[in-house]
Amino acid sequence: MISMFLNWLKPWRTLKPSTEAVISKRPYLSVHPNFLSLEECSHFIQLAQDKLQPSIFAQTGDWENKAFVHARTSSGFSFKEHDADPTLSAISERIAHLTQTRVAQGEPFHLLHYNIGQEYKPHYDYFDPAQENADFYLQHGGQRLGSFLIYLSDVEQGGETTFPKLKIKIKPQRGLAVFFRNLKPDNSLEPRALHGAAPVIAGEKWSVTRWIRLNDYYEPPFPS
Ligand SMILES: O=C(O)CCC(=O)C(=O)O
Repeated sequence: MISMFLNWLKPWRTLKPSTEAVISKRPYLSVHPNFLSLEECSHFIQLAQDKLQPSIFAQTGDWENKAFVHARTSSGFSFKEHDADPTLSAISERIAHLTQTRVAQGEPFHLLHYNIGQEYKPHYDYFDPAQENADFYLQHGGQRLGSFLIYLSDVEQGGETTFPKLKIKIKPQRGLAVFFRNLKPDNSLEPRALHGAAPVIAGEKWSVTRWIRLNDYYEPPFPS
């Protein structure tokens, strides 16, 4: 209770990283400027821009009733055949190297596009075992150990990735990667990994995420 009050009093820090750094140890959170080149960022956008769909929030999705909670108002695209693209598969290798995981632990890249006013409310990337459908997701590679987020564009104003429990905001910057663990060192759920994307105030935002599982990931047979 006291720590919640102290967190509430703590001022927010907005980070504009220019060098590689570990920003938090619990959860582990690191930043990597220029992880992607300008050409690689453009390549992602080119592949996805005609295929964007309004985002759904998988974790609260109810397959039976198609009742999805629209906690995110962005548009998105999930790359299904990224192994066939040499640029994307080289990037997957670099992510695996940096995060000391195997390429096979990574889910397909998920690209997000935000227009002015669009946001992604604070949420967890891990699957809460108490939540409906959790078993379905956990069967296909186990828990989401970490999230590897890369900004594909600068954003004129707003659009920061927020970590409310750490009181940290990261300003999007083309090519900058952010890696954070969703689990504690003992692989139990890490509530401090709560994060979201603040509304874009001016300009537009492009980002891409690769979630990394505890085990090798394989695509579940999603109901149509
Ligand atoms: O786009 C962002 O800044 C955050 C994206 C995010 O929260 C996610 O992909 O889980």
